[in-house]
Amino acid sequence: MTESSKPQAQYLKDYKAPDFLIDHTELTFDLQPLTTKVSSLLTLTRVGDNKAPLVLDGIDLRLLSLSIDTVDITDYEIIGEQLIINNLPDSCQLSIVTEISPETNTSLEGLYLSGGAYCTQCEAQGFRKITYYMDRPDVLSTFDVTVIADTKFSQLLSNGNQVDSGETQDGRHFAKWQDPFKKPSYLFALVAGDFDVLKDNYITQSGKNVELALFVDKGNLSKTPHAIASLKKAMQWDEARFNLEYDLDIYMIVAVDFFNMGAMENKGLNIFNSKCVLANQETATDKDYHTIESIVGHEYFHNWTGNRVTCRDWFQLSLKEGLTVFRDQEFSSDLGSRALNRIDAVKVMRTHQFSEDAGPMAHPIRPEKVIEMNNFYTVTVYDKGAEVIRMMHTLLGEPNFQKGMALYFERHDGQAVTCDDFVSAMSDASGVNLDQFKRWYSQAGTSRLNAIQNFDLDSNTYSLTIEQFAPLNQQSNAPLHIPFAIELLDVNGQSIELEYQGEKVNHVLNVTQPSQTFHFDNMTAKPVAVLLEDFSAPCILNQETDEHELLHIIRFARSDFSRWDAQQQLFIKAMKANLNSVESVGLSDEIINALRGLVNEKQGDLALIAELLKLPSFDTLAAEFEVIPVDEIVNIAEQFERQIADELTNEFITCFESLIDDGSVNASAVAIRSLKQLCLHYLAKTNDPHAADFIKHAASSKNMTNVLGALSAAVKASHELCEELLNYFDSQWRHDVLVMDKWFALQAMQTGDNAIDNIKALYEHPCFDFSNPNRVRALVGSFSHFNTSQFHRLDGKGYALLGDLLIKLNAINPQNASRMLTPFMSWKRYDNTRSTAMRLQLERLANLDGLSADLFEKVEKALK
Ligand code: B3K
Ligand code: ZN
Repeated sequence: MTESSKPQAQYLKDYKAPDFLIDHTELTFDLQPLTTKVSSLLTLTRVGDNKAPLVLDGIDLRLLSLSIDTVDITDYEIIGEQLIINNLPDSCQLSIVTEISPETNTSLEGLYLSGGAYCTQCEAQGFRKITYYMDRPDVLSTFDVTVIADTKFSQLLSNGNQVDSGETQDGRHFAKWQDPFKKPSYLFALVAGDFDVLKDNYITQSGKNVELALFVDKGNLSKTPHAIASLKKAMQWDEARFNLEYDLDIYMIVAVDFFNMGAMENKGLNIFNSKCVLANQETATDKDYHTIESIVGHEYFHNWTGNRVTCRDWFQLSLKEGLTVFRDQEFSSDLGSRALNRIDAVKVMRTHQFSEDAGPMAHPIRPEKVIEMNNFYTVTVYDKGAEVIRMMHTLLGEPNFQKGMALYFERHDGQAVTCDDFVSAMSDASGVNLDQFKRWYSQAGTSRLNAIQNFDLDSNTYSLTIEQFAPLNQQSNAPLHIPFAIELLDVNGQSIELEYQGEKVNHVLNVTQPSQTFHFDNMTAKPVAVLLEDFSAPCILNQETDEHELLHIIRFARSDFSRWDAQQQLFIKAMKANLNSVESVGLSDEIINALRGLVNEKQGDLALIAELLKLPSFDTLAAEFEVIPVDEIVNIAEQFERQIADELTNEFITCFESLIDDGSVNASAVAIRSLKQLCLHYLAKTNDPHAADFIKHAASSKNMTNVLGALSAAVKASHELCEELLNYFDSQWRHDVLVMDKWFALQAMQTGDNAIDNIKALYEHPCFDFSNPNRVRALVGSFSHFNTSQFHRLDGKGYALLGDLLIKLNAINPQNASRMLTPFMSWKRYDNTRSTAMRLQLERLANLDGLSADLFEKVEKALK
């Protein structure tokens, strides 16, 4: 690639307000698979420099005409992906007619035809694949949209309210939609298809009736009740917790099979990946139910945090995504188990986000330089972004946080704003100074914290020193404002009231300096400290807590999250100790006995117990090392699992048999299934004959959680039943591709020597399709993320499999290719043999003709 043909970067510092406003947009789509005509009429007003040309974005468009009041415009040029029109009057109605080809658009961005339906995806910059436009989030316009299509596409949908429909003279039909709310182009949506519809309604807190409609492929109505129930819960929750009510008369969700991500919050017309909508007990697991509820909630919550108040530019993406993830996490926590939701969120942070932060794609939650915006829908922007909002919530408290939200909407409803605007609203409403806190928006990387504890028996004082170290891979490294939550436990496990010199001390310490010491007096003995309680800041904490103290925390901490965290620390310590010693000693009797106690007693939340009994994932352990000792981690984890399985076989059998699941999806049945599944996971690794019976029984259940639990246990233990069960599953479910994705994912986990050939053979399976992101992720994504021993084979065949796939996907769907590349991004963290083999694949990509901007940006960074 020559220097000038390389994709160019955009910088936050170069932001310039637009020179024109688009007050109104009228679009007419004449839908045809290869020649869709898009007629656009833009009402423009100049706001900037009166000599500035109008610059419109457009990709892969055939320009048919360009005119004002039927007079053709001649003073224009098309340079690369921009249409530049000179000498426009200060206000005018510009008419643009273009032609596009939805059927050949496999990028799943813009307007595309797949699975028998037309649909759009415009965020971040897909609208420019539909028509020439100021495709930037700070240009807000009202939209009138007319959709014309063959009558076999029986439903013609767009944003807002339907205002007209009918037949055309040539035997086709049309529908006209008006969206009264101004919106940027990324929230535009159009769908045309022949769907089954589930209709419902919701009465808002102010008494307004909202029509709800869920569109799914024919025959799928039995899989819709959960999504619609989730939507109603989300609407109700947003009113109760945030005082936010829905604003249009209708809320539509369409489920499609070909979609690059989970879902999209287009105003009034959400488009969802069908896997994030469709569920019934036979086809979906409890985890799927939970994911659906959370994503339906997430997209709904965007109506205020994202749509009513949107982003000034794409560097501000976390303004809407961090905040909306925080809101969906709170939704799930208020409706279900707060501890389990926190555990899930922290797992994402400690594995994916910390690893992104430590690698070549590290960026602040508000990035400063972007080549391909789609590459920045990251765990950093989303999940670390949500942690930053959560820290503000911790510092302000719920009442002040809600005052801040109210002020944010009062100031910015209908506007496109910045992260600074959000923080100002929070700070102004609460009186809490957030100046230093704002560094979280501009500093990348993960800070490390050292906790040094000291107990002085003479003065009965306990002191805690927190040192913060900025990440080494980053340039900006000023100290952060860290809310550091603690709990101090006495010898009986009671929580100690925190005080110093007669004053009560808040359990959230404000750490703002490189090193800071906090004192607590009236301590009669050294307390056991629960530090960074609830993961109150997204940092890596080093602490000298011994096994005895960790066991104390597991028993007594008030935060269930912190109990789980201590259990993880115990496992990690034991694994590291075993890795460092010549002779393997396994898990101590104390740890095994504590685990036995958990299985036997089954006290409290059973789903939490299941989590407490799980070993940390490979990624969690890998994060502990500078150079990842792949084989050692895999071996020690396997050895520990077998030790737990062998020593607690009887307990697992009794536990499994004693738990009766009533087949419902309520929280207690879900918890029972998760603990039973955990028992099965361990039992499959023993030689006990009960294991085969339990597995066979669960595999024939009518409940997908049980079925998948059984198959997953069998596959992970390479159990002799594996092949038979997988074949049976295939024969049962071939008609349902979403269920077959679970099967592809299981196949991807097989660890035999023929694992790679097996995957290649599955490319030929009738359900597999390279152009469907769900299929590709289920098979190859599961392989590269979770089949550690095969993906990281020393002969490099695992890496070559992914490299080959990426070359293929680069041409089909660059966005998906770029996502699938992620495992290669941390190549430098592996031993010589592995890192050399991974680099080879990156170099293959770097030399590829026609490398997409998506892959270019990540490959270039990785190889730097
Ligand atoms: N806003 C969309 C994501 C768009 C991704 C574009 N590559 C879904 C969401 O976060 O709700
Ligand atoms: Zn979102």
